[in-house]
Amino acid sequence: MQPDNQKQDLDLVVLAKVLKLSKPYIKIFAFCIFLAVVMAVVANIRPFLIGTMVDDYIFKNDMDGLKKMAIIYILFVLANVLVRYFFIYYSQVLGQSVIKDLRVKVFEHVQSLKLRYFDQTPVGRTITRTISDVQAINEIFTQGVLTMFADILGIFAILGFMFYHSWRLTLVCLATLPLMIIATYIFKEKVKVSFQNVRNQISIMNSFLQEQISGMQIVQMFNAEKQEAKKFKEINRKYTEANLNAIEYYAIFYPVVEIISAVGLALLIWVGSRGIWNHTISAGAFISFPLYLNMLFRPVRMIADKFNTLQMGLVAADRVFKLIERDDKIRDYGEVVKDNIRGNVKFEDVSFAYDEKTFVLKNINFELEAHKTLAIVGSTGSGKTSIINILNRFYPIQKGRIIIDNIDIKKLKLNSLRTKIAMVLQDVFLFNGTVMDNITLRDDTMDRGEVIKASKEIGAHPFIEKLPGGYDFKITERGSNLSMGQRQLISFVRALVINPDILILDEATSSIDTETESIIQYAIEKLIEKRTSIIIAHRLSTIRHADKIMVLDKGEVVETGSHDELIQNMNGHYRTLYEKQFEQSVEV
Ligand code: DCP
Ligand code: MG
Repeated sequence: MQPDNQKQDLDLVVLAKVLKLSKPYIKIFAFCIFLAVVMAVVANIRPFLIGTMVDDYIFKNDMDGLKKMAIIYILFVLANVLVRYFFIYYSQVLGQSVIKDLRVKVFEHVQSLKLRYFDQTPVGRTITRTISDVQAINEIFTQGVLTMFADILGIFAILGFMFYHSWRLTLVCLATLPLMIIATYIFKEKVKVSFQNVRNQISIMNSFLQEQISGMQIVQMFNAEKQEAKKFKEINRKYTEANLNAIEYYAIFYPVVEIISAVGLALLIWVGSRGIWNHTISAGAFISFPLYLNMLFRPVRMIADKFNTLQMGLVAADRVFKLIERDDKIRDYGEVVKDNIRGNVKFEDVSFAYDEKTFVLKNINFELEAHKTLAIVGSTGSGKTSIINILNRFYPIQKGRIIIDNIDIKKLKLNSLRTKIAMVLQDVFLFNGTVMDNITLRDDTMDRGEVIKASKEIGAHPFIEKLPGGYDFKITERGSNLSMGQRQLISFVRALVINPDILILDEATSSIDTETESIIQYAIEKLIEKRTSIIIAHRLSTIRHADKIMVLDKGEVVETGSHDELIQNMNGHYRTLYEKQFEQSVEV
């Protein structure tokens, strides 16, 4: 019992939060409530009018009066159409406005989350939150709260008319109501569980599809289509099963309701006809009560469905709120804003673990003077990329300090820190858009001339110009219509154009042809000129230019020095690495 109560409390809290979202649209909300009240009367008065027509006009042979009543009846029908139109339209306007705002909120929040969230969360799940879960919140307004309110008001209105008309027949109608309520309750509970299942399955399917489509090349490359299709079929089967499960309850519920209605109607006719014989019930009432009964049962029957929609909406809302209230934002307590930095970088006893447990960097110490170049080398997985990930505060460190120009980077405002540092990542990521868009990242303040100047400076201009459309060449998602070398050059221009004080370059490991290699080499030299640079180097040519070389092994610094110093150490890590590479490059 206890958990159930708690669940309901929670739902109310979520409901309150959802309703709060509609605050900017309070007028529309109020208008919808007003319409609901009007609708309760206008929609349910008809049986009463019919009864009156029969008793007071038809039986009394008042033809003129009957005509008047008929006009009133038609007016109510028209009014009902009109009110209903506005109600449906404006409750949608309300819901859509709320979720339009909410989507922006979710998107902006997702942007501010720590990278750790993205490491741990399937992309499909975040997409489900932003799209279908938010969509479900719309239904809280359109199908849930407002219509339920209208329905409940409607039920009261009908009961009012019924009692006013004939209390005897009303009691007869109410006799079957408990049965109806019990059936509805059971149905609601069953469907709730099965709908939750449906949504879980949707989320699983989204995540799976997202990943498959992104990794299609690998799947095709390794002929893994069959296995993956098998997995998909399994997920698909579960999804279908979940849907059918939910439908099954509907298939049972509706016939049961039909039976209850039939019983209700039978009772009504039985009691009613006796009432007519002994003159306790008027003919008008006898005619209008079956209509009342129908009108009374319809919202009761629908309320289960709406309650579920509301529930589903609340479950979705809860998930969306959990995401936007997730305390996983990048902490930006920093206050210091530096306009100019010299670019002195120091790591003091820095230790770091992505998951707070497995340390991938252990007690790292080094100092890089301004305008110098540090090359980091080491075998794969030794922690090179991790070093730059923490320098830009993509991830928080557990121990030690990272200092730029005598300021702990924690004290710098995140914005201020990141505008000073440009990074070229190991896997270049290009967005769907033109070359220009990808360089400026749609920052309107950068002008074309600047971009072209930067790309000339590092020697990327000739290649970009040769693309069809030049700087307006359309790059497809992830840059799939460009070669690795080309993508890299574009990312170099992207880094250079912001004129950073510190440049970080995670060299791609993929091998490129000698010509591109020399273009890239030239570009790198230009990039690191006159600024502090950290380069994760894989190519000998790059390493040789460095003022200082740091060798990492399993997250620890094992050697530091210049190329000439390190190469002296016959059994040193660097010499071994160097010799291995040298052999390879001689062979090729
Ligand atoms: N790691 C992790 N979570 C991430 C990134 C990395 O747990 N989001 C782990 C995987 C490795 C370790 O951290 O065990 C070090 O990874 P790096 O990316 O720092 O390794 P390198 O850059 O040195 O390797 P490579 O030369 O392959 O790029
Ligand atoms: Mg790396």
